[in-house]
Amino acid sequence: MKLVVATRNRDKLKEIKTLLKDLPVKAFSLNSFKGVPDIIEDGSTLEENARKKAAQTSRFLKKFVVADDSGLEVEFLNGDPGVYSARFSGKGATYKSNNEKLLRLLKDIPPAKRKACFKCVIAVADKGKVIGVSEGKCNGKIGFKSAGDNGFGYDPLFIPDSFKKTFAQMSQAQKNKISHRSIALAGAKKIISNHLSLYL
Ligand code: ITT
Repeated sequence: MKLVVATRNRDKLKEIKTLLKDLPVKAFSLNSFKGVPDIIEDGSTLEENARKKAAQTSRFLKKFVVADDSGLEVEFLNGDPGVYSARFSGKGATYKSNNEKLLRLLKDIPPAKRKACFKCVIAVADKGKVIGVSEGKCNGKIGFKSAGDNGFGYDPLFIPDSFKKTFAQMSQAQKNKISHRSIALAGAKKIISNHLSLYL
């Protein structure tokens, strides 16, 4: 069974493919298809955006699809960047410019006030309709400087609870054991497996 991962983010795709390895599906990214229109992520929640990406991609490609919408919520910033995580520092935002902005906004803020939570919502769609949604969270705090070269996005700044290192200082396998994405995908895998059984 073919499964399309509706993302243009190669880093997310890599993690999702690894986490889906034990399912009897072959995962393809949007890069394997021509002409898939860009989806405007104008939802006010991660779930709205994940549902929209999954449903529209499935409708357009007529395929079985998963979509991930994720973001970092920082307590001191009242939940920002949240749904705006990818474009936090404005037009042309990069991982680096987003991280620099976050460090700037948290300059001189003490450790106790640097709490943050990574969230991931995975929506699963077939025949243009969402058939299930799963969410994962990972609590932690924002460090005082960028540390580590692994992972992507805000990983060099995010120190998960019970650890003294950032996601970017962990191996992919270690991050995958505790991450928001792995928790969301564990739920999504149940939705996918149940759905696949309909085709057997
Ligand atoms: P698609 O919409 O094409 O999937 P995107 O990068 O725009 O790609 P999102 O809208 O979900 O995806 O934005 C999520 C952003 O949050 C992402 O660009 C990263 O900056 C950040 N992010 C999400 N998961 C992360 C993780 O596991 N580690 C670090 N940063 C993460």
